Amino acid sequence: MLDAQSATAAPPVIRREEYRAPDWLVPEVELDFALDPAATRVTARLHVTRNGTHHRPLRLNGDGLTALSVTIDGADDDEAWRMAGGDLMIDLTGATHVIETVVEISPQANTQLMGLYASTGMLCTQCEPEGFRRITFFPDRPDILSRYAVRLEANKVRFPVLLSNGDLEESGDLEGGRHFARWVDPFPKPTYLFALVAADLKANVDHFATMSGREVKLAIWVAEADLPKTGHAMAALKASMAWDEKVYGREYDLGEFNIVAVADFNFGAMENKSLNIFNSRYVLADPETATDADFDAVAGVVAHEYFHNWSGNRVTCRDWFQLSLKEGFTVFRDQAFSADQGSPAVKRIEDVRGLRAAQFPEDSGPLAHPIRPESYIEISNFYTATVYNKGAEVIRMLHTMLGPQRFRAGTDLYFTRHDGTAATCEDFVLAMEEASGVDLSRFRLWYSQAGTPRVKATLTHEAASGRAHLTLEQSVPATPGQPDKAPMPIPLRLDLFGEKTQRSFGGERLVMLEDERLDVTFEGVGERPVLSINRGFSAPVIIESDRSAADLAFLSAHDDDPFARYEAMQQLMLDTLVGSVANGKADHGPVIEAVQRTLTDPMLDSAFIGEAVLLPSEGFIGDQMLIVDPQAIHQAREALRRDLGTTLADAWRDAYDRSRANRFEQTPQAKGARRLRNVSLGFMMASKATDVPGIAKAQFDAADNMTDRQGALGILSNVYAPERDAAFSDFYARYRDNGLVLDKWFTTQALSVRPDTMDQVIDLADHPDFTLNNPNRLRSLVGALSANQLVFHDPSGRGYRFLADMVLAVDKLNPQTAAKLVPPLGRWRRFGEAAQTAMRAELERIVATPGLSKDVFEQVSKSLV
Ligand code: 0A1
Ligand code: ZN
Repeated sequence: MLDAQSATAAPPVIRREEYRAPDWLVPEVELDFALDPAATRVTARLHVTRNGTHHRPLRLNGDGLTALSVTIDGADDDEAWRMAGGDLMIDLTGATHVIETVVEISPQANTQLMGLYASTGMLCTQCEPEGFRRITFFPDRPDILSRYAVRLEANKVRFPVLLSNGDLEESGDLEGGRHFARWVDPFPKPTYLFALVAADLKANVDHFATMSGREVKLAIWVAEADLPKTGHAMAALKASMAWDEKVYGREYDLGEFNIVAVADFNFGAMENKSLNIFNSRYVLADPETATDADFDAVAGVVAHEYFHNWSGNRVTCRDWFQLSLKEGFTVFRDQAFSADQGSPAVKRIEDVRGLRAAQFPEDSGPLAHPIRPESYIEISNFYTATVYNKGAEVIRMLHTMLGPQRFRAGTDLYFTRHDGTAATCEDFVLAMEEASGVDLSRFRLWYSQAGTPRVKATLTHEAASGRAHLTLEQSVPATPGQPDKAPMPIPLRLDLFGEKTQRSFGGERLVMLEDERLDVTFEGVGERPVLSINRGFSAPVIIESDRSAADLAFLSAHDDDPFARYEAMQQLMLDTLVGSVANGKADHGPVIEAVQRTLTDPMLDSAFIGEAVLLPSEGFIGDQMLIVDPQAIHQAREALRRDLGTTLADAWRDAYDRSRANRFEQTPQAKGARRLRNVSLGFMMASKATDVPGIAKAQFDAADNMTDRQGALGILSNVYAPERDAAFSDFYARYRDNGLVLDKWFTTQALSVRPDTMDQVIDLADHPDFTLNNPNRLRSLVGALSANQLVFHDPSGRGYRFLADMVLAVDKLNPQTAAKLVPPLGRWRRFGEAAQTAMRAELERIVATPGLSKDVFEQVSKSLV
């Protein structure tokens, strides 16, 4: 429980139902920045208009700002304004006024990385969600759309590049070694899409001709030495632009599009209008320093931010409760783009794996919330896997139910109807409904109800009549604030396969489970059928079925939906591992057989095999259990890995040798081969054959790319061998000057399952290259530790203490990033008694700390309830 003191100090709760249209609008704004890292002067001229008939004052949000001057229609009137908390309140009499304020801010003192801040010598902004109020006084809410004219002025030698949104109207030199640039953005936008950059960077410049023939200048701005690493991001940008034209009919709308890479960034990237600012890890990629997964992440994030130009910028969000309107839809769009660029099956497997790793735990824990939350204390805490990834699954279900044509008619209507405005999730669903003629009344439950539905599927067969009966029963678990749930409409793609013929009966169908229960009868089923359900993961639900190991093995070999094949194998592995934890032993036979069949199936490509033969993660195994025993899970999983490694030793070595490349290529085939090679090496190591550390070290040494090198390092990280230590010191020596690669050095050590990992992590936190100020570096160690279920839940409780210490230390610098570290501690209810006590004690220690940010307060207090 919270003590009385922190309870009374609890920050206010913002509720969706309390939304009110703004009292004042700001159609035009002029900003003038005299830039300097220590003291930047910001002059803002707001043209405000009264919205409706009322006598309420104008409230300009401010966070940590002091007004140096306030003038109203050109006049100083100190009687007319007052401060309320950090906000500036102005009493106004007319329908329109011009308000000018001057403030001074210090970018270099801004450790929160929200607002205007300094990163490796450059100045840049991050305004979503509420950072603009740290730059100047303004009604900082997404439903106020303004035209911006921005003048930037700075020292020309230190900051030769001056960028903001829109078109460059004017630039030139000034006295005293300074220069200026004036940018005008013709598109009205909310504050959160404002951006500026002042930096000494160089650009990779390219061009794109849009479908209507407009020429767009594309520029990716990075430190000069990093220019050779921008080619992949540029190719992805051009491909995204073409894809959005082809698939959604959406064209880019300005003369230029800039991407700027920064080293210190709280999230992945930001879609500011025509001036995307990126965490450098999602821009820079070359084979020497980036893995194949990094390359894919760069392309995915570039696409994501570009797609926001329509889903987010042209049509934005009315309020932050609507965040999934832009994020769920844009994630769905970037997932489809990436699927089109590479292997759709592998992409779907990766996305579902990510959903299960991040969103399912969230949805079953104390921080569960619907994709459109009802309330928040700090909106930054709602940039979650639920809003993003479950939000994308909700859009995907609409796509599945409506089919591609009607879905596209819906998005066309949505974009046309709401262009230039701030919309709601309801607007989106209404557009889908109107364009398709499909009644989505009950589908809206996906926006309001949290929790992962469970669907129990029971199939029976009457040989005599040739009928099969399928019963589907759903339940939606209680989540905080939502004890009772209504049944959700669940689209399930399913199929039945004849056990002997291996053929489908009538092909795949889409079944809508609308109510608590549905009975479906299949005719003409002449032999015992095997059920393939939730194919392609058509709904974000948990399927419970009593399919036997033999049936799952059958599907893993014969299902014609690659995702379903993968899924059957995962289920088989999960059943085996869960059984093994419960009973202390298990029959590994069916898994070994199924893995062998997949591994040696000449019809399958390496990328798919590499995914399909992977065992479920320890975290995901734990998620299947009421009370998680990390040690027992680790042992069971290691035993199965070892058995697979030994029994199929020749097959792994064969796959390993087969996948050896002569020279580096970025083709899907080459990527698949590298994947399978690392997976095979992992199983070889699991067999404990004594030559494997040497093989891994040889791969490490000979690698001409980061996928091979980091793959070998990760596999070596788990063993005691001289090769391991040599590889880690070599890796450090080689990459100590490359921050992004050094992050991998930290992460790989923190992910090791060696018994000394906790000691190593504690030592690494004292390493001279470790810092709390850079979110990437912080997460590379602390985020990796909490993802390491075995080590984080070390019975000594040291993992919990370490994490809580980090939360408290980081909270003083960067509350947003600190709050994101909290959720692993919030899962205490799922662990044994000793762990529960230790985890709660750390949460209580955090919440009792004076001066906590509201970000961390919200996460911790909710985790304790
Ligand atoms: N809209 C961005 C996510 C984002 C949110 C907050 C940020 O700063 C704290 C930065 C980025 C996206 O979806 O990519
Ligand atoms: Zn986004």
